[in-house]
Amino acid sequence: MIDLYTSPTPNGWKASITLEELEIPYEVHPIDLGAQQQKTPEFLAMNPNGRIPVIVDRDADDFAVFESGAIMIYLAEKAGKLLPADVKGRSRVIQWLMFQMGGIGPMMGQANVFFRYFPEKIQPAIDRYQNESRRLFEVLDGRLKDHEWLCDDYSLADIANWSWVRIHRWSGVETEGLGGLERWMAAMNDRPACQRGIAVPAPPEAREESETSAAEEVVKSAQSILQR
Ligand SMILES: N[C@@H](CCC(=O)N[C@@H](CS)C(=O)NCC(=O)O)C(=O)O
Repeated sequence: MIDLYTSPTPNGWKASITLEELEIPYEVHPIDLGAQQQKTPEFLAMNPNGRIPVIVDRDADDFAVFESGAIMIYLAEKAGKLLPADVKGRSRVIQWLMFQMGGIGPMMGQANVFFRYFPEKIQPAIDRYQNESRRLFEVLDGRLKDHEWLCDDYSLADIANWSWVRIHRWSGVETEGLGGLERWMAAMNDRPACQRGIAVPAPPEAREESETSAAEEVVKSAQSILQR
C-alpha cells in the first residue's frame, strides 16, 4: 500500500495517474497548500523541499519518495510497467520525462504565476513564459505528429507531459494549430485511469473554468503561497 500526499495540481496528478495506470493500491492524504500543510515538521520529514507530491511505501519500511518524476520512476519500476527495461527505450522515456520536469513544468508554472497569481501584471514576464511554453508545445507537437505516444509505447512520458499541458488555458497558452498535440490530448483524456487520476484529491474544474469561484480560491491559495 502506498500513501499519497497530494493536492489538485499537475505535479500531484502525475503521481495519482501513475498509481491509477499501474493499479497500485493507495491511500490519499489531501494537503491544503494554502494552509501551509506542506511546511509542517511531519511533512518536511518526508520531503525537505516542502512540496507535494510525496509517497510513502508502507511495504518498503515506509520508504518516502519526493519529486514527482522520481515518484513516477519508483512506481513504474516497482510494477514493471510504463518504463521499458531496455537501455534505449528507458532512456527515451526518461528524456521526455525530463523535458517535462525541466521545461514544460517550470515554464507553465511561471506562466501561471505571472498571468494568474501576481497582482501586478508584468507583461514582458507573462510574454516570456507563455511564449516559451508555446515553443515547448510545438516541440511536443513535432514528435506527436507522427507518433501515437511520445515514446515507443504509452509511458510515464505521456502522463507527465499531459498532466501539465491539459491546464494550458489556465496558463494562457493556446494549442491552436498543433494537430498532433491536440489528437494526443484527446487520447489521454479518454483513458479511464487519467480521468480517475485527475479527480484526486478533488475534481479539476477549478483549473478549467477561470470564471468560477473555485478558480478564485485557487488564485487566493497560490497568492498566499507566493507571499511567504
Ligand atoms: N519539482 C517538484 C515540484 C513540486 C511542486 O512545485 N509542487 C507544488 C504544487 S504543484 C507545491 O507543493 N507548492 C507548494 C509550495 O510551493 O509551498 C515536483 O515535480 O515534485
